[in-house]
Amino acid sequence: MGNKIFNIRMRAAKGGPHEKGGKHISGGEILANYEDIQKAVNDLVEKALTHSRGNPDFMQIQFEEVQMPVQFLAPLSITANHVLSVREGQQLAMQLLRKCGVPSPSIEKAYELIAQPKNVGMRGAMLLHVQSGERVDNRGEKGVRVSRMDWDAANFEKWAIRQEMPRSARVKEAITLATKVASHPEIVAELCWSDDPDYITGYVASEKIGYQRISKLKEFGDERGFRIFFVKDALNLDSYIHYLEKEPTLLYWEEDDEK
Ligand code: WAQ
Ligand code: MG
Ligand code: MG
Repeated sequence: MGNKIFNIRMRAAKGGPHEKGGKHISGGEILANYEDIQKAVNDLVEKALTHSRGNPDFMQIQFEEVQMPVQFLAPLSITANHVLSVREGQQLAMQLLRKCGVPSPSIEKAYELIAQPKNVGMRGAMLLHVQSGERVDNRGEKGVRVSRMDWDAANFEKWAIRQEMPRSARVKEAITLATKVASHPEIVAELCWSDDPDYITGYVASEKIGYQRISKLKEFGDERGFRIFFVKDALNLDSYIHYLEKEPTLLYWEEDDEK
C-alpha cells in the first residue's frame, strides 16, 4: 500500500488521432492509488468503446504519478432548472452568465465562437476574457483539458442520493470539473453542454451561483457540445492553465455541509 497518487487519462477519436484530424469521441481523467490504476484504465477503455459519438479507431491512455499536494473541495451547491425548450434553456444560461458578471456583448461573442464550424468537436475548453469576450487561450481546436481531478465513488453516491441527483459517472465528472474550475479566483463563470448526441442537459456554474443545471440546452441528436470558461484577466494565462491541467483536486462531501 503506497500513498502515492496517479493521474490516468484517456482520449479517443475516430478517423485517426485528434492531431491528424480525427473526430473526438471521448476523453476521461481519473485520480487513483497505485492498486486502483488497473480499474481506472478499464473504466476509461469502457467509456470510450461504448460511446454515443461513435466507435473510436484511435485511443491513448496515459498515467503518471502526481507529485503536487492535493486540494480538497466541497462540491458546488446544485440548483435544478427545468425548461421546456432549447430557447428557454439558452436564455436562462445567458441570464445566469450575466448574474456571474459576464457582460452581454461578451456573451454574444461566446455564442459567435460556438457557431463557428472550426470550434465544433473540441476535446477541451475555450478560455474567454470576461470583459472583451475574446478567446485568450492559444490551444486552437484542442482547447484546454482540465485534468487531475476526481471524486471518491462512495462519497459521490452518498451525495447524489441526498441531492436527488442521477448517480451517473457523467454527473460525477461534470460536478467535479465545475467545482475545480469555479474554485479558481480568476474564473468567474463556466458554460457547458455535452457533445454527446443523447445528452441535452447542461449547466452554468460559478462560485457565486453554484452549479445551475439546465434540463435542455440543445436538441437530441445534436453532436455539438462546448465548455467555455470566462476569466477575469488574460495576463496570468499560464497560471490558470497550469491550475486546470496539473494541480490535483479531489472533491469531498461532508453530510453536515448540507449543500
Ligand atoms: N476539460 C475541458 N473541457 C472538457 C473536458 C475537460 N476535462 N471534458 C469535456 N470537455 C469539453 C469538450 O469540449 C467537450 O466537447 C464538452 O466539454 C462536453 O463534454 O446532468 O457530459 O463530457 O448535470 O460530453 C453536463 C450536465 C454534462 C451533467 C456535460 O460533457 C448533468 C458532459 P462532455
Ligand atoms: Mg466528459
Ligand atoms: Mg462528450
